[in-house]
Amino acid sequence: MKHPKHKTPQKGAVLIAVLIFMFVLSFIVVQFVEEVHERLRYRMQVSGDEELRRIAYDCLEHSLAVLDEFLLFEGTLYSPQQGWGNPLVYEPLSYEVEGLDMQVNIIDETRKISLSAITEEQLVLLLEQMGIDGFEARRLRDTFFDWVDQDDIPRLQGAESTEYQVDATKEFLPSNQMIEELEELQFIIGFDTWFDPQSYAWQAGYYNMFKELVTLKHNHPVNLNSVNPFILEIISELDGLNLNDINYYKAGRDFTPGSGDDRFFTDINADAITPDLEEGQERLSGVQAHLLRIQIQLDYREYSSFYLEALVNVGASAEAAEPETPEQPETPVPPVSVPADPNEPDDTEEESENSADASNLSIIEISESYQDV
Ligand SMILES: [Ca+2]
Ligand SMILES: [Ca+2]
Repeated sequence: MKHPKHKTPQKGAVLIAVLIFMFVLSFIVVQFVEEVHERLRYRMQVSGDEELRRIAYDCLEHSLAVLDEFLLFEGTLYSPQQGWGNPLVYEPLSYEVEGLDMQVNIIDETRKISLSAITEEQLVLLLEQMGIDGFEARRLRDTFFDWVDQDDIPRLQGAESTEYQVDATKEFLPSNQMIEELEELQFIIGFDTWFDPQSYAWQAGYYNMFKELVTLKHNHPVNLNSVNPFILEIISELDGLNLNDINYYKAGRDFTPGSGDDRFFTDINADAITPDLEEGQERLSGVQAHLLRIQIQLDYREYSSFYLEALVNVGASAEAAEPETPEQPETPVPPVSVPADPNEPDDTEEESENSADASNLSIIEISESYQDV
């Protein structure tokens, strides 16, 4: 009859363990129910994913309306500083959804240099500004322009079909038209080493740098109002502009960039941006936004995200004059989608620059992605 003495504490310990277990279990159950409730509430509230997508397209339409308003009242899109860079801040949507975070940004794609409109001279200067030596830069110029020109006659350091055929590592011949994607550069002799992911040069970031500097999406001058400091420096060098004058002007009267009195250029002939060019050399810089990227990010709490992006042409920028082919006039002209021949002086750009008749917006690309967490 000694055992009962020890029985009570054992019972108590088991009871405490059970209570702790019950407490933990109930805590987990409460958390689970709350989570399910939240998710259900979301499905009920915004009818799920399709609703998120619908709101994203609402934001797109809203953004286009804001841009239209600026075009209507100001005639020209010069800089996001006009107020159109963040359309929801300028004019919020007419409704709100609890727990839904909406971010809309409009980025000027003409902040990048048009590779399809660049001249041979400008390409050499650009590559040199990237840190590639002059000899290599001229070789890259020759192989690039041989790849895109319509003839089969190699330049001094260039390469046409024969040079590619004798090289067993080459899978493709020159397309003899402007490249369609920047990735195509890796097939071009010279670029295949500088822009090859396996090479030292690639590791030094040349390809990534090039991708940041140039675009194939437009055929316009670079907008001095939206370029980043790195591209501004390069453009100043290429166009013979005075970087200090530009920065002083942009910083406003207090000479401090980023403050409320910052300015942007509205006149291509403004003193601060008068180019110093060799005879016959074209300027690369402008003051207008011709192509915009609208980025829309919607996040519903931590449950669901939707991303929508659209490339929008501003004004008559889709006009892209049908290029003439000075080197081999008998060959057919390239498809309409091919931008103007880089060698071809294009004074229509200069004329359209500063014109106030840009009044239409057209979506040329759209993509969306949905993420359910
Ligand atoms: Ca050629
Ligand atoms: Ca060619």
